[in-house]
Amino acid sequence: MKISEIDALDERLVRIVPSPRQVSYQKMEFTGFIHFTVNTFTDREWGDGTENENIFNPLNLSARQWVTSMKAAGMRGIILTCKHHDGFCLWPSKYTEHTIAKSPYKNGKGDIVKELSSACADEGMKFGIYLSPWDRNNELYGQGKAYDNFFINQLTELLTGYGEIYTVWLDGACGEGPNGKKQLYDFPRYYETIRKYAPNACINICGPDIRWCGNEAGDTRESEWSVVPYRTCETEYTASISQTNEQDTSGLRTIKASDRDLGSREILQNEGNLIWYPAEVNTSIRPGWFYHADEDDKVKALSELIDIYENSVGGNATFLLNVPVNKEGLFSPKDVERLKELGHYIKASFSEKNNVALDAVIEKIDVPCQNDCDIENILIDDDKYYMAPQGKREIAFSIRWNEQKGLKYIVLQENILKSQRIEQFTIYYKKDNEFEELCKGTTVGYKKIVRIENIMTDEIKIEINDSRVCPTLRFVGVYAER
Ligand code: FUL
Repeated sequence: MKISEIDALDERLVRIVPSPRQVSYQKMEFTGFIHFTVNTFTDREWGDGTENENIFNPLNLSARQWVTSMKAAGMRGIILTCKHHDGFCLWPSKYTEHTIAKSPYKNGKGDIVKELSSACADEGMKFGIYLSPWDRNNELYGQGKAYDNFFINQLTELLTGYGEIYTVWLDGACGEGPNGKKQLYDFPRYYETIRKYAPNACINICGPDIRWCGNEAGDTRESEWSVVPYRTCETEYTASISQTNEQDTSGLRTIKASDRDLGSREILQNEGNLIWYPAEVNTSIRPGWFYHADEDDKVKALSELIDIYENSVGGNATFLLNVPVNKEGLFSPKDVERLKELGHYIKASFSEKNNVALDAVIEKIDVPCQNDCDIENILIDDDKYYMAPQGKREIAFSIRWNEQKGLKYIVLQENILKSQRIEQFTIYYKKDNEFEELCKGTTVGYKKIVRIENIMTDEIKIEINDSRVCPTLRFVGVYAER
């Protein structure tokens, strides 16, 4: 690309910014997923919708235990599978018989959506819903509008009966119903209902607000961009309408959620409409989404969870970690323990107390600023930020102490209200009076966590080597080895 082309492209890219609901969501960083349904009692991952409601009988259920365990991990919201593909509802829905009301749980008087949403409210945790569009129990499934009406009715029950809902997680899985038919979901109508009753809620995955990262294993991208082709938010939708015989005649390259590059200049230069569509990494603490006794010894190791946390929350994405409820209605002891360990690790590593940048000085090497967006702003974790003048794509500054420090992490954050701009950065540390390269990176976005074990130094230098138009930095933290 010629310089003038890059200039014009960059101007276009930085005009794409998040909505307030996306900003609130991104700031939650780390949230919990809870999978629980008849599958928990049949030892399956996907129920087929023929399960007898009688089998659903958790005897020691405590939604409070789920919430306090997830809170201990540092999560800020919880999404519950109110209904999974089997169609069994964890609340007494008026629109189907296949619910908790026909189960022995609390003699048919139970409502687990209520129990969890109330426990969340008590503990200061946000509450979100997963409602599977694919319903393998309902006979209306595959009948077009009749099924959509049913789905909207259930959505409305959940959006109006359980307090504030921060997200609706719409799954992409779509198969045949009990009648052998597939349903063509009326997503625009679902979105309208969600916006009407929960205007602040994000619509994830098969929705326009939060993008699926493209895998369920906790894998992350090296360069995660939040500005991507508009078509990306239509991919799941397109996948779901692919059962009709419509051909894609646009002549454009197909985009998949798992593509390694969704937002580089090279990718975006040929795209028309663009969208702010940040990624979410979702995975389970165990191999399955639902509880299986034979996975009790397969709870992910603390080190693996820390890696995923660093690469998701610290890789410009949110992290949605699933913990299954067991037959008793509880998180199992190992899962509870792991959540606690993870929370301790995160809190201790990234606490203000551990941020040694707070006792450092900034040396301005090449950091001219726009208006009063001075570089000093980045040490304090508030709304003030640094911004370079228009067209100044590269900057450099150092952070210096008057004694040697043992460092473990460097955290960089852009001000995403001004879009995502940083393309490339390099960090150096001082060794024997010379700056030596510590690492190179690409995107920063909402947050970049750089792990740099075992470094002793009294100065680090941060260079932004390329940005779209000009970089912003909202925060830089440097965390000590503990
Ligand atoms: C998938 C579903 O099919 C899985 O069962 C699980 O709910 C996962 C989060 O999404 O599409």
